[in-house]
Amino acid sequence: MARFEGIDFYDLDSLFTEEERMIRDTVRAFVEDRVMPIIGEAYIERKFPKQLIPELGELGVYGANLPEKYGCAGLNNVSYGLIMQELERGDSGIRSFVSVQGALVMYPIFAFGSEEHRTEWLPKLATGEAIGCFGLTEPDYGSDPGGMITTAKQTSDGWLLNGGKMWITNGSMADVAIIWAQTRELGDVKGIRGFVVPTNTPGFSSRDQKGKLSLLASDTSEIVLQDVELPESAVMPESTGGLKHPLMCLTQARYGISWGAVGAAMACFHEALSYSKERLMFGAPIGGKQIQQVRLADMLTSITTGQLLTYRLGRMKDEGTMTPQQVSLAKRANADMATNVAREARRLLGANGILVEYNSMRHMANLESVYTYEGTHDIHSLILGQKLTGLSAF
Ligand code: TGC
Ligand code: FAD
Repeated sequence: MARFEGIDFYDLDSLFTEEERMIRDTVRAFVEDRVMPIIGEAYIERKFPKQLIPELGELGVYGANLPEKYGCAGLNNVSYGLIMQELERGDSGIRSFVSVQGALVMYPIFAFGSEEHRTEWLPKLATGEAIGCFGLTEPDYGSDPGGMITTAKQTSDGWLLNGGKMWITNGSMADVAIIWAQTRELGDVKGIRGFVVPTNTPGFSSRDQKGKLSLLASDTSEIVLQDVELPESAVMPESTGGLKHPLMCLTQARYGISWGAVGAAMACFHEALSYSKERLMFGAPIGGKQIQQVRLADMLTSITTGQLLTYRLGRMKDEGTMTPQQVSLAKRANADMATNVAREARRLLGANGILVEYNSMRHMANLESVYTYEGTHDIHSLILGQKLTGLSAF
């Protein structure tokens, strides 16, 4: 298969700045040279390729839209989105690792943490010297995190955390966890606060989620919090907005996912298009058959629509006008779009499409997680329904 050169049917390149294109091309080359050769094996071995962690740090992708003052790249949100797109062209697990680190760990520390939290953690997280995870979901509170039962109680000299979190990306690799816990008993009206928890704190433990059939090259873990004693300084002082503050983190991550899903779809289309030109059946390339041309035309249309969505969303985020509901629309549409494109690409590849030597089925399986996490497709439908009608159907 030819080296990936991008899919750009509507000449979006002419709308990106030179710097944005340069950042995208750098990450694109990194994925081609460093991720593609190893990702199939990592997937089969069910291991996150840890050797990439410092290299991604050198590339400056962790928290890339956060300020240089804390060791981050200080890029705009379109550049950040393009980074997510290119990383997920490699694998959703690589994008997940980077987006959890940046949007769900570095962002809350930056937005709600103390200056000590920022200076202690952000530079290390930016290089990949430290790894972070984000614990919101619980076994019985997935789509409805507001019901969480993990509690934080105030003690004479700090906090005591008890409970558990489920489905936590990077959970077993992390040095630091952002844990959201209930504080209603303290008379805290909003009732949920965020804690910066070093994972070597006694009482903190994690275990790998076994039996996954999706996102295999990613660490997904359960976290147990049993009498975890923390100093007073562990609470993020600005995390006083209740559920609103973890949801603000989700908006950052969903934004990145909407770009990432386009990358996964582009990878599948690229593979399907080249295969269609090379695979001969009935004495001719299958790409010359009308059915496969319809399939390819549908894929290209979906990808182009997804690209236009993220481009506009990114510009609105940079202008400061983007709303969480606009992010919901893009996450919902693009995760769905990519899931469908990956499935069609896999089908075009015939039997070869189920092999790990090809990429489409790996993306197809991964995208089922992308469709589910950060708010399922259904939850984003209800968010949009609420925005349209003013009526909550949750
Ligand atoms: P609700 O009453 O609607 O909202 C509470 C407060 O939050 C505000 N708000 C938001 N603010 C910023 N961004 C958003 N996206 C927001 N959504 C809501 C809202 O205005 C309100 O503010 P205020 O001032 O009135 O307090 O809350 P609710 O309990 O009814 O829940 C709403 C719902 C269902 C939409 C929310 O719970 C939800 O989004 N559920 C889905 C859960 C989810 O997405 N979990 C993701 C976990 S992390 C993850 O999956 C990581 S995977 C990452 C990877 O590997 O890439
Ligand atoms: P449920 O909420 O039980 O939903 C089950 C079904 O019911 C879904 O189809 C859903 O759409 C539907 N449903 C739910 N509510 C309604 C309703 N009101 N009306 C109609 N239908 C409804 N979480 C973290 O905190 N941190 C992480 O790092 C993280 N990483 C993840 C990584 C992976 C690979 C996966 C798969 C998940 C991860 N999650 C993480 C959790 C993820 O956010 C949740 O799985 C997701 O929010 C859905 O919750 P649930 O799985 O409990 O499904």
